[in-house]
Amino acid sequence: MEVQPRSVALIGVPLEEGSGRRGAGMGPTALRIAGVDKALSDLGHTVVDTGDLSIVPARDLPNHPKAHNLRIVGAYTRALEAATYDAAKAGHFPLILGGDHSLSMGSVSGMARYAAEKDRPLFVLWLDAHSDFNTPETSPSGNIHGMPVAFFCGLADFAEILPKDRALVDPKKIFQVGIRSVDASERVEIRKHGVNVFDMRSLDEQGVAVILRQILETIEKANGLLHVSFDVDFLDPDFAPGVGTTVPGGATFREAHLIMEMLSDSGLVSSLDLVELNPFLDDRGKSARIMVEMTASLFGRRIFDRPTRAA
Ligand code: HAR
Ligand code: MN
Ligand code: MN
Ligand code: MN
Repeated sequence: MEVQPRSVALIGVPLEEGSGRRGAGMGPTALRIAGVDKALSDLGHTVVDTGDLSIVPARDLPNHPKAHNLRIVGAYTRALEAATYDAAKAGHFPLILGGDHSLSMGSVSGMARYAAEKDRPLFVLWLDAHSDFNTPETSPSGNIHGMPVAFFCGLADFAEILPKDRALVDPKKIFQVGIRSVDASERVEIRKHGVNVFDMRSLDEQGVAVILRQILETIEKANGLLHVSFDVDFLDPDFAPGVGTTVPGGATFREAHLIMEMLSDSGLVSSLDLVELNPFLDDRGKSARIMVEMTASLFGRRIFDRPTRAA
């Protein structure tokens, strides 16, 4: 199958204040050094690097006791919501170089606005060890990178980071894959709101291909847009150690790679986050290079072509 050439907008988000430790702010630089730009242009895509967002803390937001650094995370959320929406609206594929996972509050909200305008449903594929479905009330840590999913579903109340009448994501249109670390009250909320979770056990029992096919069929039938949010800790820390919150028993290189290839074949992906890369904890750039390799596969790099599913 021919690779469909796309115009890709790289948006750097050097945000680390949503996590409990420093280093993820160097993520965008490491992904650039690992060659994300060249990997995509070698495949025939046009790449526009819009640089790193820079913000000043939002002083209209409170210093929230249960949501650390809300003024910084909130300012990035606003800036990235606009940058993602603008890039999609201008016909680009927004590729967000993170930065910790709190940035998805902005990227997904921006895509939700874009999808609503197009009158198409937005689906989210969340590749992560964690569900990130906490709210300030349920979070055991107060770290906002554990809360973005609840935020873009409209369930986490953080004062007015974004307008209350903004486009939200339907929890039932979220597919979480690779999950293996969920807090007790987070689990209750996930079930209550109908988030689709494929935990590590279901990956082991069914295999990624069966799960992905099922997800992609649902999205295709609904004529949906798909945002993919790829947290480094989805991968097993044995081969991707450059992340602050490692959880053993992650996806293998081959499982993750197959997911990327199936996503590419589907042609359904409209935006992507690469998050939680912490170069300070990495092993000589290894995890950054793996994330770039995964991205290249999602954008069409192949060993050999496969017949299309329709054929
Ligand atoms: N669930 C824990 C918390 O809320 C840990 C969340 C860690 N999140 C990430 N992103 N690393 O997936 O604090
Ligand atoms: Mn920078
Ligand atoms: Mn995450
Ligand atoms: Mn995670």
